[in-house]
Amino acid sequence: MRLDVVTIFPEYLAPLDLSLIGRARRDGVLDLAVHDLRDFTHDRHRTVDDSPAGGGAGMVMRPEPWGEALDAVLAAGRSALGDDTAVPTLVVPTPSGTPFTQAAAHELAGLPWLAFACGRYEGIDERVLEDAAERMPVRPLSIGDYVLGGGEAAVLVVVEAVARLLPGVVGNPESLVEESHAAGLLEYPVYTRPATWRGRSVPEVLSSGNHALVARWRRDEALRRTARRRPDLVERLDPAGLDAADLALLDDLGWVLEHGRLCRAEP
Ligand code: JF5
Repeated sequence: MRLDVVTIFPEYLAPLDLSLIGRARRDGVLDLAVHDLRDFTHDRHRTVDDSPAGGGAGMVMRPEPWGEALDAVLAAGRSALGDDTAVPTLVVPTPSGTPFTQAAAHELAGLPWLAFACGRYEGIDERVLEDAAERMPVRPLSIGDYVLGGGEAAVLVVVEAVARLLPGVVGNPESLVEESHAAGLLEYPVYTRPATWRGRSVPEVLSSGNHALVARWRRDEALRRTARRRPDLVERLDPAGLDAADLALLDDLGWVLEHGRLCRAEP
């Protein structure tokens, strides 16, 4: 997979040299290029921002450097991929984007080429995204309902979530299978040695050697945790993916099926 990142802070992407992503790059699974937006300015101060049209607080990223930077990304990526008609999907991290979910990570992991546009200040002049959309798919993505200083930290999040789904990046594809089995639920609690630590014991069932019982306990704990911490996720569960034991536990927790959907029972 080819990745291009455009930013005014190229050093912010240094963590992509490390860990799982660094190894994927060395193994040739990932080809990452970081581009400094200021290299596409032409004034002595390398200006990337200007005041917002219509007035108001803050600054907006000027379209001209972005237009040139995205032209350069197209040329660099096509040359690296050896395909002079290839186009990237342009990912634009922004609080006003569609939610970046695990499903979105899987979609992006299926693409050969992603480009990332890191906004700063109040954002990028909208015409940049309109212009880009005439040449490539554009995906404004939000990693959560909060405001960052710029898109760089969000790019690190998206690249990490996508890279671990690529064949040969995570050592253990079994953990990806387990993830899809528990799709839509939070993780069950996990433990390791010692069997007792500060007076706290690992739940006995986990040393029973009964794999079915362990699987059931984990499923119950995942359901309990999800119902407590993320009731919104329980509402979105597909009841077809639940067995009788799941439904019995959810019933105990005060959830009922209504018109084929899980709802909290009236108290
Ligand atoms: C950004 C203008 C982009 O703050 C974010 C963000 C929050 N959730 N997902 C992304 O992106 C950076 C800030 C301001 C444009």
